[in-house]
Amino acid sequence: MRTPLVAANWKMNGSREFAEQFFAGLDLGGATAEVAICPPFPYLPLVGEKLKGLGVALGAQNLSRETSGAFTGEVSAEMLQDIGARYAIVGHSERRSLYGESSELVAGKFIAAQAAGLVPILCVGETLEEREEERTLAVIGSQIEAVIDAAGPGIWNRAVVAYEPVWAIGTGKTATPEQAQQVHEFIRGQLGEAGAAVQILYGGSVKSGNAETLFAQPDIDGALVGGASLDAEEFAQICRAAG
Ligand code: G2H
Repeated sequence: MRTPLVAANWKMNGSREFAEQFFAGLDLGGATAEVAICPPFPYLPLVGEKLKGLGVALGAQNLSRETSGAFTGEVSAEMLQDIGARYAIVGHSERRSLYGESSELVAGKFIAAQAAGLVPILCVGETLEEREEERTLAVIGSQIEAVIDAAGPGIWNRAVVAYEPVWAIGTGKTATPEQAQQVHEFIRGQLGEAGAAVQILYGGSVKSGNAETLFAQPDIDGALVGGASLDAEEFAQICRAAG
């Protein structure tokens, strides 16, 4: 019922040369999942050109909640839409923890993305401390609630959610498929009536070696892939594992 989605989050990696080599080596043959690539801002147009004809969508890693004006260094949702982006990641844990983004700001970015016709990929997840204190579901529930409070309940038919346990990001540790499934099921329940149709991705050290067992879980609809998305072959294998 839900088409799987695999989104690459290149984070602050890459160059024009890297992009050239990546697409020269990318063969998505055999993959039926939806695929998206989120490069750093400067490479969006270049990557957008490369994606033409591949059936792969373009996404941004961040955006401003403002529409335009005196906001030095910011990039608006409309600008992203204007250059052909379909997705925008909002609330990635690196934005929340390293740049102090609050759930309120994340909600503002979510609203701005949807208002411009982009599909926000809302990231939620708990820290190791929160998991050990058995607060995982409470933390994730409040991250989702902040968006519903600001944007209203009828927002999930144009959104993707990514569960990324902070302790599994870039650490090589992955949540077990069962741990991830438990949280994905909980998230789906939080999304109300539209929840059954929402793609809920898993993120955190996903690679070709663990993708299949994660994707076998009923509520895991694909992945947000960081480190492993920088290797075209590895990324393609993850896409094939998704469907
Ligand atoms: C989580 C993920 C991509 P990685 O941040 O969003 O990165 O796959 O490197 O853990």
